[in-house]
Amino acid sequence: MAPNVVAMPTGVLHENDEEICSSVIPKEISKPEERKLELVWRNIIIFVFLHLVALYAVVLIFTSAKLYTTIYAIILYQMGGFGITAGAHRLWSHRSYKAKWPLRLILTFCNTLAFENSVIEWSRDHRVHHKYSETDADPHNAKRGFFFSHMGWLLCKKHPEVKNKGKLLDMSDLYADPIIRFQHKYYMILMPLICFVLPIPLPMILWNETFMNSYCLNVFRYIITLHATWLVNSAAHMWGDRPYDKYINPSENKMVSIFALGEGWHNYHHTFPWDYKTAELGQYSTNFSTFVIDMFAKIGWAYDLKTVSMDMVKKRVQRTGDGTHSVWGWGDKD
Ligand code: ST9
Ligand code: ZN
Ligand code: ZN
Repeated sequence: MAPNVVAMPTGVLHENDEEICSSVIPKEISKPEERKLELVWRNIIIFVFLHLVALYAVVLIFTSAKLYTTIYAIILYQMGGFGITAGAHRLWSHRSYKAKWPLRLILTFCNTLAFENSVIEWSRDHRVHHKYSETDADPHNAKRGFFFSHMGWLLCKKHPEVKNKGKLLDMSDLYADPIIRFQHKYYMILMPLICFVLPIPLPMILWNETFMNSYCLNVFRYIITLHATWLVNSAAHMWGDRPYDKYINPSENKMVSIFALGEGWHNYHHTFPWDYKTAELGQYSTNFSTFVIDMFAKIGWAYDLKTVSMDMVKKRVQRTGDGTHSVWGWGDKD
């Protein structure tokens, strides 16, 4: 177990769990035929354009781009991804650990590099996703199909229930953090600066890359981070085992975990949302984010890491699991 890890005793959740991560029994709030689909053409055009640029970047990677530029793009994808997983998700949405200000600053920088909206906006959508999973109040309700939960939800107006229920959430803990309050306030300046203006010239200055290569590969890494994130909402809400809770859609999906830096163990995460690992086991090979958080815990910048006791996991597996848990499946009910 990493330093500073607090194992939550059986039955006791994080003090703010009721508000931050609890889920309600899923139910449809409105009938599918009553839903109005209002397309947002601005987003459709922008995303089509960005995807075409990202496709062209694939050609450039195999033809004219320097190897350093490709490595740089992979590093930026991981940095941005880390700002989402360890920042917006595990720290700010779920409060699954605490972070000193230098780490919060690094996470905010990485988060802005990922351009997935401000931490405050992201966390509000994510908290409402957990609390009202697979209902109309869930921004990316997986019951509306793969495409909608993957990226379709960003191409149309939100269901009114998302906003109604989202407004009821307590977001005061986020507004109390001056760093992310600053990010939220100046997002429309910080985001273009950190996500595009800063990363594009660096390869041109440092290893004489062309503007075209640098620009297209930067868009490419952005699109990869987006799809890795979106797969958690789509694939990991559809495909995989449900060893912890067979009554919910979120599933254990190894491929998604690899791309999403450890966030594909989604059946576990929806069952125990306050665990900083977002997975039962701390295996670093499929959970890069846990590795980095543990490294920061070693120097004291991450602390009060919350996790779940083995006893609590075992009881839950045997009560609601689908029997696929390799250790505590139905075969082992002692
Ligand atoms: C992106 C986000 O991609 C991805 C998030 C994914 C989450 C994944 C979670 C999985 C677990 C973690 C895994 C991490 C893995 C990472 C791996 C990395 C390698 N509650 O928004 P508007 C209010 S972003 C309460 O315009 P519309 C709002 O405040 C990509 N209120 O809604 C406003 O109020 P007011 C880049 C809410 O008009 C009003 O409603 N960004 C809530 O329906 C209108 O807000 C984009 O593409 C809420 N939840 O438009 C931009 N939500 O008027 C995308 C809203 O008072 N966004 N409100 O100010 C948009 O363009 C629009 O939001 C829209 C909806 C078109 C989608
Ligand atoms: Zn979550
Ligand atoms: Zn989910």
